[in-house]
Amino acid sequence: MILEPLKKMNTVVGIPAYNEENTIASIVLKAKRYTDEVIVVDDGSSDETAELAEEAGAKVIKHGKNKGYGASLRTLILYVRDKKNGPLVIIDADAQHPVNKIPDLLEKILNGEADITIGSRFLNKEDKKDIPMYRRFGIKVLTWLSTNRVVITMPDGSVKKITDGQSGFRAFSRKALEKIDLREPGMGASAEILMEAKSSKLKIQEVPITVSYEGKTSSERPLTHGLGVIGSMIRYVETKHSLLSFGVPGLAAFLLGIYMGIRTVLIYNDIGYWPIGHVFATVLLFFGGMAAGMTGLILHAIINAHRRGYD
Ligand SMILES: Nc1nc2c(ncn2[C@@H]2O[C@H](COP(=O)(O)OP(=O)(O)OP(=O)(O)O)[C@@H](O)[C@H]2O)c(=O)[nH]1
Ligand SMILES: [Mg+2]
Repeated sequence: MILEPLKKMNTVVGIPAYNEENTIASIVLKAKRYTDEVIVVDDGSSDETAELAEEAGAKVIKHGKNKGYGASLRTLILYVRDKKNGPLVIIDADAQHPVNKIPDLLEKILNGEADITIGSRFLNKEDKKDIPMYRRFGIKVLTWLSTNRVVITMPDGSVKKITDGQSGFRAFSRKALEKIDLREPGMGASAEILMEAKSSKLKIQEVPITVSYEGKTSSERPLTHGLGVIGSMIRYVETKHSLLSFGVPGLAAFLLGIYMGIRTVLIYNDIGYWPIGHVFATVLLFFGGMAAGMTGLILHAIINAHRRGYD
């Protein structure tokens, strides 16, 4: 892809960064080969990330305190959406991603094949050989969990599985920027984006990339990172599908409670005293089900009111 047209297309490169003074300037300089608009969200770094990013030619948006990776992506998306710019490429600040693949990520966005492209470490065999074993395993598990029913739709209509649901190297079309509404402040945002894409029917494609793991330790330990992603998925299902996750099991428990209640009365008639286990199960199912059902209804109502802008 030719570079000059990319510059004219209002392409923005966005970099969420937290204490990355060793690498930020070179990422900004390399990104500027593809666009004039490079934005760094400095998330309350205590080092010279912001100063170096600015000196390298980036626009820096500063968070007063550390709000997290997802909160920084939200800041980026809102900023680009507001300016009516885009597409947006996001890339990590720690020099792990190959900046020269930016045109590859943009290509499918610009030709309309995709609304979101993901730089995947798992499309080519050679690309994954440098990823440490335990990380490969972690990424695979999280991808499997977070891409449940989220798929890549090929131009011919066939579908493929997403191979890298955790990659932070992605590009978004203007349409995707309009649709994606991030609520996850932490590392769970990568998974949340995929779930948002699914509910807004955005087209996803992957592009092969090699990621450098040389001398690399995660700033957030892999375990907390993983738990963060799982937590985000639970919260997402809770809020987006409140009726399904609370209401349906609640109603089922409630009905089971009524059935158990009838059985309990019949047994009482038979044996002349209350079967304590049955009584206990009836009360638990009846009231537990009612509470869960009400929670589902209330959550559903609050979320709908929020969507319609009543608050
Ligand atoms: N804005 C913001 N960015 C963060 C935060 N923590 C990490 N980042 C950035 O997010 C990107 C990815 O963070 P990493 O810690 O490298 O996460 P990772 O790439 O999944 O993990 P590794 O495989 O260990 O590199 C980098 O650009 C970091 O600077 C944070 O609290 N806020
Ligand atoms: Mg990294």
